[in-house]
Amino acid sequence: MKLYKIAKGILLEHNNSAYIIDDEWDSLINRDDLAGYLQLISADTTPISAEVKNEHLNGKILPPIGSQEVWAAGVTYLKSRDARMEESESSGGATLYDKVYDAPRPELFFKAIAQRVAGTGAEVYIRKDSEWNVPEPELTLFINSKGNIQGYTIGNDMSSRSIEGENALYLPQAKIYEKSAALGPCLLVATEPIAGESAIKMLIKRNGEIAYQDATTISRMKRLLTELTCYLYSECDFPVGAFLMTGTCLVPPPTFTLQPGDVVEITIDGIGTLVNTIALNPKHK
Ligand code: DO4
Ligand code: MG
Repeated sequence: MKLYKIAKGILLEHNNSAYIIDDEWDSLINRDDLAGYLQLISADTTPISAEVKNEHLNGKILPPIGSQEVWAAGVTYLKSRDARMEESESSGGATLYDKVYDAPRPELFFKAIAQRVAGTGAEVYIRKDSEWNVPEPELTLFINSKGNIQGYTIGNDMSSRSIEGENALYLPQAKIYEKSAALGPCLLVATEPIAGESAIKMLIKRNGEIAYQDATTISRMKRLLTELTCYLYSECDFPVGAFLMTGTCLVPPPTFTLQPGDVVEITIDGIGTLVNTIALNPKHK
């Protein structure tokens, strides 16, 4: 079951039919047993036609977030650990990443308030004071206020490698700025946990040509999704739930940096594709 936040409300896709749901996003997705509730709703609601569904989805799809905070986990895949050890070698920070990869406590950091999050089809920004920038494709959890994983979406944790590499204490500046996060295209609501063999792919296009592409599977993650959730919820309350990006599994080579106009496509099996164009924030150029 897929929930889309659209300009005219909420669209549910279930068993090849689509329904418009008259509800408020935050209270809907935070419900207990969201999957069971959506099944009941679909049995009780008249589906919309394929044309109407396409009209809604070809218009603007909003990020699947209301007023939740977005958090992120780091160094959950070997690829991320190795890339960060390399970029922070001259600052002497490499050992931090090595240690956190093996420690019982994961790295968790605050990533975004909802206003800084882009949806599919929208722009994400790179910082003008950063010369080395990458997208980070991440399976993203939606966890309700009771701490239950209710759904999955695709996240892009836009990052400045030059700022983080200069000094690990600059992490918030490398990670948090306008439109430094993207979520979408929908929230996949499932009764079963997402399969470990689900593929995650990233494609970056520059002037219509492929500048980078790679793929892996979620099973390469060092930690359990429930483990990340438990640490996040251990001392924080989230009255309408929270989104948690679970760490990057793909890192472009050190010679690669994003440029305005690049198009980043991140695909996760069963969820869809999140597409964003890279830009500089016009307010801060
Ligand atoms: O340690 C810094 C951030 C790590 C991160 O964002 C990731 O591994 O995805
Ligand atoms: Mg990340």
